[in-house]
Amino acid sequence: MYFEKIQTIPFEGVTSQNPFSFKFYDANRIVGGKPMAEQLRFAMSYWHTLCAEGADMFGAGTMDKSFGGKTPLEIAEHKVYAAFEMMEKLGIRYFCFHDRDIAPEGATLRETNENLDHIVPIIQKEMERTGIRLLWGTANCFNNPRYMCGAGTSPKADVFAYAAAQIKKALEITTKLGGEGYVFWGGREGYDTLLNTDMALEQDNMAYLMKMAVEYGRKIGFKGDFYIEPKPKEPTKHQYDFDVATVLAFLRKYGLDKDFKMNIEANHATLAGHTFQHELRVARDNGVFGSIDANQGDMLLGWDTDQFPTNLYDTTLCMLEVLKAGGFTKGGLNFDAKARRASNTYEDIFLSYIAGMDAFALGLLLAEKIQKDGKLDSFVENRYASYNSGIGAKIRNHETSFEELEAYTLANGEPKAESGRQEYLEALLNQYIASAGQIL
Ligand code: XLS
Ligand code: NI
Ligand code: NI
Repeated sequence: MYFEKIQTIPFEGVTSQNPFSFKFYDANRIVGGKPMAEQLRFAMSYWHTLCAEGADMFGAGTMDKSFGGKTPLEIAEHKVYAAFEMMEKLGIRYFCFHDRDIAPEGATLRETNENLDHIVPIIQKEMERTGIRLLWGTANCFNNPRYMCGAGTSPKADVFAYAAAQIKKALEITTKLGGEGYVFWGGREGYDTLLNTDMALEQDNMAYLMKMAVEYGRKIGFKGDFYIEPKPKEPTKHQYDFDVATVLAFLRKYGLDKDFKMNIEANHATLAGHTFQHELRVARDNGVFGSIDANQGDMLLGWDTDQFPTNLYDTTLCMLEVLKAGGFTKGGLNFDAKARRASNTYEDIFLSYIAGMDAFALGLLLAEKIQKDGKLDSFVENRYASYNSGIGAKIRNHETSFEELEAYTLANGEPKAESGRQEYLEALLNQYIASAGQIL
């Protein structure tokens, strides 16, 4: 046991004074026809939870995450048991990892793969013991200095080859562990200056790497979804997978749009100058909504702070998009989030997950209420009602022409400007949030 002081976190409801309890997340409560646990499909991020020790550009870590291990491999073993104890206590049924989170990198690729082969069966046993599953795996192709100029978009062919070898292994272990997804996040896939960059070749190469990944994955029996996780900047100045729309254009150019869906991260959306809801909507409208990295940024800070999500407006509007997309299939809500550097105890990690899970549980309840109530939907429907008949229906069905539209306008004169009622709708959203008590 690594967290003796902490018991399994119970659901106690909104009046509970116990910080180590859920106020809103009631795993078995039916919402939108499914238990909350199935609607939300929470996942633990291995990297933030088991690995990140709070180091930043200005100072060392503030937490020790060796869990009593001495050698790197021993520490990796302890992390597995600590991870599963934590997930069990929090009632989290999925996790996500990078290859390098679960096992240390050795002196050679062969040695690194041996380290993975040592750890993966331990994870597999814990998965069997607990029933906890792998939401998605990925390869960390951004940390090692060899990837300083990119992995799939490196100017060096040897680096591209190394990345391919690493992704091959990551796909094998993800498949072995029954992963429901595999993520590409282009950590270093971008550039800092065009003065030294052949952007066209870099993108061609990246697409080829992804194509090979899909082909190899399917060949070895990987049945999960492939995702790309957009992010506009950091660590490079300009990342190729800027936002959902940019990634879509890339996928379509290379004929990969049937093979990939999006893994949308809230903090990356805001870095791109979008709302979280915008990115989810673009994905939904284009049939590529897949999974979510649940976190939030700080609007006053221009980087990826990966904070635990507590903003109710965001979680509500997010879950509204998820419900409208028909819910998750293979994706879920992965907390790509870490406790702040100064929240440096294990208790803080539990409290952070409780805060995030509760914020999404309440967001889900509110989203269901908003959807059932139908006021927002009918407002939008009415706003576009002129497309349901007459000339509007002809436009909607692509059955008109410039000649006809000119004749129509000459006959009908100036269109009537109608209010968008933004402030009324924002107040309505407040009203829903304020009436949350009625659904708890
Ligand atoms: C970093 C990304 C990363 C991905 C997985 O900004 O969010 O954590 O989710 O590589
Ligand atoms: Ni992420
Ligand atoms: Ni991020």
